[in-house]
Amino acid sequence: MELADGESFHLRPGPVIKQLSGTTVRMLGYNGSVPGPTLKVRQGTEVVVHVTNGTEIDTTVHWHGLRLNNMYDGVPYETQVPIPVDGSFTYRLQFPDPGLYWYHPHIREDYTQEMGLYGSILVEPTDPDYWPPAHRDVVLTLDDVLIEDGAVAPFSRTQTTFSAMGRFGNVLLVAGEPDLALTASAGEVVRLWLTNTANTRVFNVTLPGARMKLVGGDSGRVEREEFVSQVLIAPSERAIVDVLFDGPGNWPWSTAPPTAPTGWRRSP
Ligand SMILES: [Cu+2]
Repeated sequence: MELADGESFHLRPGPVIKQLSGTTVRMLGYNGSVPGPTLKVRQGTEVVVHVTNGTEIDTTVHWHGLRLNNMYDGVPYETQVPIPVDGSFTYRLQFPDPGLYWYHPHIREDYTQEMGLYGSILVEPTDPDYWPPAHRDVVLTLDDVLIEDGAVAPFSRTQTTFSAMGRFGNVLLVAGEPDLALTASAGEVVRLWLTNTANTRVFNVTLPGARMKLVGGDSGRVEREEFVSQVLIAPSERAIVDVLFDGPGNWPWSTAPPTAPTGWRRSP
C-alpha cells in the first residue's frame, strides 16, 4: 500500500481463515491478510493510521524501528492505554530514516504475532543514490508457526505461552505462505527485503548457487556492502540482500537455523 504525505488509512487486526498446506486454520491478520499490508512511504513524510481492534484481546500497534513521537510507539501503559476489543486508536507516523521497518502488537506477542499479526514498512529514501541499483524489490516476512492436529497449537489465556516472546514453530512461512515460489529472469538482480517476524527462531538464509550481497539491515544501508553466503536474522531483525540469478535453474530457499551442524539443511 503506497501512502503519500499526509494520507491516512485504516488498519484492522482481526481473525482470518487461512489455508496452510491443505489445512484450514484460524489465524489473526491485519486487514484480513497474513502478513498485513506492506506500507510503502517516502522518507520525510507523515501518515495517519486509524486502528480498530477486531481481535478478542486488547492490542496496540508497535512500529518497530521507526523514530516517531513516543506517544505513538504502541507500548501499553507506557505510551498509551491498550486498545480494547472493538476500540480504536489513531497513530501518527513519521519516517525520518530510509529502510525496512515493521509493525506488530505489543500485547501478548507470543499469541498475536504467532497468529499472524505483522506487516512490513518500506521507507524510500529521498536520495535517489542511497541504494545501489537493483532490478526489482521483493518484500518478504520470515516466520514459523506451530501447527498441531490441524490447528495453530493452543495458548495459555492467562500468561505468556513459553518464555519471553513465544515458541518455535514447525511450519515455515515466507510472506505468510508455506510453499512460496518466486521467479526471476536470468541476469536479474532482485533485492530481498527480509524481516524475521518469528517469535523466537533465528533464520539463516541461504540461496545456494545464487550470488548474494548484503546491502542493508535494521538501520538502512550497511556501511560497506559485502558478498555473503548466508544471512543470519534474529527475531525482529531485518536484512536487505541483493541476489543475482545469473542463469537458468532452481534455487531452493533455506532458512535453516544456525544450529545446523555443517553447511545447510532444509527447515522447518
Ligand atoms: Cu518489535
